[in-house]
Order: sequence, then C-alpha cells, then structure tokens
Amino acid sequence: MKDILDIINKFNSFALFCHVSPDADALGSMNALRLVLKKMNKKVFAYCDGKVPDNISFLDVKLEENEKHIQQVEVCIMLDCNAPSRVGKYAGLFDNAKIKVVIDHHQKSDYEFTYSLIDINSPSTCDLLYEIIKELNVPINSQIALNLYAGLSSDTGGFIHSSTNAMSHKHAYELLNYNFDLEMVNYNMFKYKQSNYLFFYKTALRNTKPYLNGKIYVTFFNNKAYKKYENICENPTAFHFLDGIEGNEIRVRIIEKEKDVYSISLRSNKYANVCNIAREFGGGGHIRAAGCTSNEFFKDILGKILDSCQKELERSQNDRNS
Ligand SMILES: [Mn+2]
Repeated sequence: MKDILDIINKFNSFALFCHVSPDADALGSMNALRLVLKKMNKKVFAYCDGKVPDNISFLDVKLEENEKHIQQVEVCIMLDCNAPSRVGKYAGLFDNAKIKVVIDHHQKSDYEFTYSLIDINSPSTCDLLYEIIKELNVPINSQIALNLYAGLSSDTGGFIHSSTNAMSHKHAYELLNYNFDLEMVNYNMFKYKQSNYLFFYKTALRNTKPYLNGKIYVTFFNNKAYKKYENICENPTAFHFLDGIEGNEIRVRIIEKEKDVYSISLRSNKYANVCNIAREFGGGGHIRAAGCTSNEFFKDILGKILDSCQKELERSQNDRNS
C-alpha cells in the first residue's frame, strides 16, 4: 500500500486499465481513481477494451481511445484484474510500460508487476481503492463516492454474496455520506432490464440443461443466440435468475462469442470452488465465480468441464463432511 501511495504522489502521468467485459467494479474503480488523480492535478487516461454496459452509464466513465498516451505516461495501473491478457487489446502496450502497478482482488496470476496490491479477501477492487484514496488525503466528492459505492455494491451482488463482510458495510456507510442518488444507483444496477430480457430469459431457460441430478446446470448460447442477445450476455448479472435453485450447486455458462471460440463462466452456490475448475482450463477468478475460454469443439469442452465439475463436487463435499 505504501509503495502505491508513493508512486501516486511522486509521478505525474498515468494510464489506467480495467478488464474486458467490464463491470461496475472494474469501471467504478478505474473512474474513481481517474477522478482522484485529476483532483491531484495529474495527467490521466483511462482505457477499457469493451463497452460500458447501459445500466451503469451513470458512472460517467471517460474512456480514452488514443493509444499513443500509453507510451508517454510514466505509470500504468491495472485495476480489477492482474494479467495483461485481461485488458484485451491493450495487453502489449501495458506489458511494455516502465512502471506497472496493479490493484486487484482476484486470484494472483504469475505476471510480475513493479508494485502490486492484490487482496483476494477483499470483496471488491473499489474497497481496496477506497482505503488508498483515504490515505491520499484527496477530498472525496459525490461522483467519486458513487463510483466506489457502485463497484463494492456490484461485486457483493448488493451485499448478498459470500464475500460480503463488515468492511463492505462500513465502506458503504461512509460513502453514503457523500449524498449521491442511491435509489438511482440501486435501480439501475439491480432492477432495470430492457424489455427484450423477457425473450432472453426464454432462450436462456430453453438452453439450460441439468446434469448430475440437477447439481450442475449448463447454459449454452451458440454464436447466433449470442449475437442476438450480445448486450444482455455481456451483463454479468444477466444469468443471476438461475442462482440458488434447490438441489443445484454449479452453473456453467458456455457462450460461443466467435465461431468456435467459447467463453465459459462458472458459478457456485454454497461450497464448490469453481476457481479450481476454471484454472484447469487456463482461467481463474473467485471461489464462487470464475471463468475461462476455450476453442476446442463444443462436445469436447462440455465433457471435460462436466468431469471437472463432478470432481470438484466430490472434493468439496468430502471437505464438508470431514
Ligand atoms: Mn471486482
């Protein structure tokens, strides 16, 4: 933490990066840090390889398109992820930076940063960043508070995921003192859906199959279905309606984003560690939410993933019983 505070205080130009398929924690942390650095009269550019989801446009993220600044700034900071591959098309430029900093709460990759603050026990990157901002002694305004709150609230699923702790609530309590429109934030993040969600839900249910007596659900979107509902599929909460159904533990989502390129998301309810599964396929994430990509044939991937899920269910059930 001390090193990162020194870097922020000492240098004057920064490029910020967050992960592809950005969520409120990725964009909120990046935008809050952008606003803080601007208040400190630093030069700052924010990059994201992906669109801001409509329902969190209220974050008012200002993304930079011009890549030339990345080579000109003194420091590059990665937020809410910790491997260059996660920043998509900016991976190479980030890798070439002189000073590389990371602030994140995902499982560590092998990538070497110059300075890193990775706390896998933190519920969100915004929680970590908020602690940093408090140490910087920059006065927080309502827009900064709103971005931080949106991130910590989003990553805890509105304070219901297993990662939620006393600190989440303490930070939320403190940030709410900055008088942003809480009802608007909650409505947009947790209630609002475009009307085509009804058709999306129908498709998703039709394409969801139970395995192992329903302990595993697999939802498959081929490229055609993905293209039709692309915006919805990119919303990380779109499939939450399948969470918590009695008898189910693991949900697998396989989405053919491009021809024969599959994006795989894994979610668990109470005990399975889906990060273990994702890692077997070169991905990563959290215990209850993880992901990976594959370009094998669909049938092969499905078989391998189901095997891995079954092993993880056996392992985690043994853990529970011992
Ligand atoms: Mn996050």
